[in-house]
Amino acid sequence: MALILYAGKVNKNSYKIRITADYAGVKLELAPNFEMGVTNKTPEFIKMNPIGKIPVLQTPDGPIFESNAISRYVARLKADNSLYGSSLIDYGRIEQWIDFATLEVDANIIYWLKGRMGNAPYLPPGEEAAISALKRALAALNLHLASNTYLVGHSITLADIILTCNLILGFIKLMTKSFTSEFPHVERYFWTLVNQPNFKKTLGEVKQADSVLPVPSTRKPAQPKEPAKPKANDPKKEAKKEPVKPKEAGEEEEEAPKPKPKNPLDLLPPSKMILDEWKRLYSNTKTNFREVAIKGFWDMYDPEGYSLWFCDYKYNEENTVSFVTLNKVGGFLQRMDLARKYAFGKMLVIGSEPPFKVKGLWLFRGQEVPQFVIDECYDMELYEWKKVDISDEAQKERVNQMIEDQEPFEGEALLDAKCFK
Ligand SMILES: N[C@@H](CCC(=O)N[C@@H](CS)C(=O)NCC(=O)O)C(=O)O
Repeated sequence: MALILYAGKVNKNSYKIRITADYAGVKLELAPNFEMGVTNKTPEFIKMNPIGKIPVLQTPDGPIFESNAISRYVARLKADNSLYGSSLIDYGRIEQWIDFATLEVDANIIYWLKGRMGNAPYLPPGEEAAISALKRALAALNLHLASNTYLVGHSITLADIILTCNLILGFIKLMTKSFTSEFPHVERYFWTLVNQPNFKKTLGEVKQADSVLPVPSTRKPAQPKEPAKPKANDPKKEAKKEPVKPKEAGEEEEEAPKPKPKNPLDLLPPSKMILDEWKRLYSNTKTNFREVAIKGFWDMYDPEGYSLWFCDYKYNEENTVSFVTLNKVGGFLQRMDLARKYAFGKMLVIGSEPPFKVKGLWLFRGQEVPQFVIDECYDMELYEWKKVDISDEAQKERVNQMIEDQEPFEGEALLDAKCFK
């Protein structure tokens, strides 16, 4: 009897098993007509895996569930492969890295992803903790890979297969180049592995995320698909049916999140100010900043479609350690990701001695600080917000100074100036 794998084709947990089978020379068949959310809810399936999740492997001796366990089983079906190394210590280390890949890498990526997919509540402090734990794991991995091509020994083992598959969703949905460039040995390792023929056969082309998957409230709702009803007995229409687009590596087969209502800012009357044009001008102006970027800003600014806001951190006396203050501001800007389409911001960390002052300038679509930002970004309440009165030249000049990181700012040196664009 053949080994039958119950799993969608596009699923990181099933990738582990299929790649392992190819390395071990084990033949697997994917269960025909498997339908996520349907097949795995049937009583027959529940008999194989009581939690009703995929993947499950049907073997001549009965079913196995849990992707790591299935991968281990498949790796050991044939003795003549090096997936488990060549000594007891290799075996111990392979198991060590499998646990690391599962508990330190996968758990944090999945936490981060689920909030953003709408499969779990989006909780910014939880996300921040998961990202920080993930970075800690990647830093450790980076250190190990600085002097090792693979996790254990000099060839690919089961630990490499499981770790690489666990990294895939991170690379394609969350971890942009600017995130991963902090871990160059992890990058080298990941791209080497996913380009091995046995990986490529299952994964196809893997493409790194250009931006972090936005939080659910800012994502465009999925368009409900209306299946075209072909006229009965119309062979031409039948033949023309569009083929189903294959999913890309890692597009998980989880049940689809419910479509979210449109962001109210998208319903405002159109504005003559194109936010992206301003962001481009800001980024591309390298000299004569006042004459080019600042002048360009006021030429573009639409006081009906947009508003400007000063913000002032309420607890500056707590900013006694420079890197903690910088991380706090960095975390705020990361959490503002949800407002990228609707906002531009500058955050200044002011002072050469602690306590440092944090002050900012924000441009928001509409006349108010957007409610969805207040609701979803808990940092907002840590700041005092004051609308800029652009008829007041002194306030306008303060806007200019904040945009151009003028130093000294209000008589003090700048520790840092961060931009949200
Ligand atoms: N720890 C399990 C995780 C399995 C799992 O979460 N499977 C998901 C798809 S990736 C599933 O079947 N979800 C359906 C459900 O929760 O009902 C493994 O590694 O096999």
